[in-house]
Amino acid sequence: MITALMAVCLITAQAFSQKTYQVSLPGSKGSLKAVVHIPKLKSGVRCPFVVVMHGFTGNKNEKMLIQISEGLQSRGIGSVRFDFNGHGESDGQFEDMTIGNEIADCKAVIETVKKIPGVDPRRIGLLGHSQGGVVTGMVAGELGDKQIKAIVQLSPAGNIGDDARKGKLLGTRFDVANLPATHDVWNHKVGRDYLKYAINCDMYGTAAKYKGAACVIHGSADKAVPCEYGKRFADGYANAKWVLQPGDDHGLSKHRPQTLHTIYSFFSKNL
Ligand code: FER
Repeated sequence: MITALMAVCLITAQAFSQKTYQVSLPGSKGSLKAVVHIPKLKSGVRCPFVVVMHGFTGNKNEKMLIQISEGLQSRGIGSVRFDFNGHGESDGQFEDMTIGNEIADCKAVIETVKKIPGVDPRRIGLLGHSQGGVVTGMVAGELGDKQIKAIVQLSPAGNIGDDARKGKLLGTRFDVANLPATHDVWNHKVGRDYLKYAINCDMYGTAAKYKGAACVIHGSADKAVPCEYGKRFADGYANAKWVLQPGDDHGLSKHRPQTLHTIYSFFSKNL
């Protein structure tokens, strides 16, 4: 009896405390390493939940992504930060990574997190930086607003498609008519499938199908992705908030408190 009572107390206590823990989740190329943030919850109450995605060559432990997850957590919103296939601690080779298989990773993560106790599967949001911002927009467009309630794109790299079609990626060049087996970008080798997907995918057309709440944040001094590419995503959505941050860079480091505030208030309102 006493043991049973203690167990009840323990379960109740757990239901109230916030927790952060590492997990492996199934993805497109094996397992994805992730960190889950669950806010303090009242017994029987479920939280809205955001899937947080890094950019090209990035990882789940970038300072801004940790700040975002922790800030959401303290405001009653859960999240998961994960490494895409071929990045960080996740399975897969960088050379095999494509925007297409990152989209598959994201969809697999959404399915898994919906089953976490305490997560409200009807209130799922997405947030992605740069290439992860492209994945965010495309997954939202493909799944629709019944499944994805709100999205935030940070410096979304819409130029990857335009650049790749011209045989350019981040200041490097390749032959579009004769795609190389691998191509060096930022000291990483992307494979031919990466280039093919980038050339052929309709990121703006796919994202524009999304009818839910969208917020796009971009710095006017972003050198990796000119802010016009972020504006173009915002212009395509039926329901978008466009935030241009004067003088800010690709990593949105110049106006960080403002960036975080915009993200928290957007998800608090729309999720
Ligand atoms: C490119 C433009 C932007 C590119 C990548 C990016 C691979 C994205 C950068 C990021 O995710 O931070 O041409 O080529």
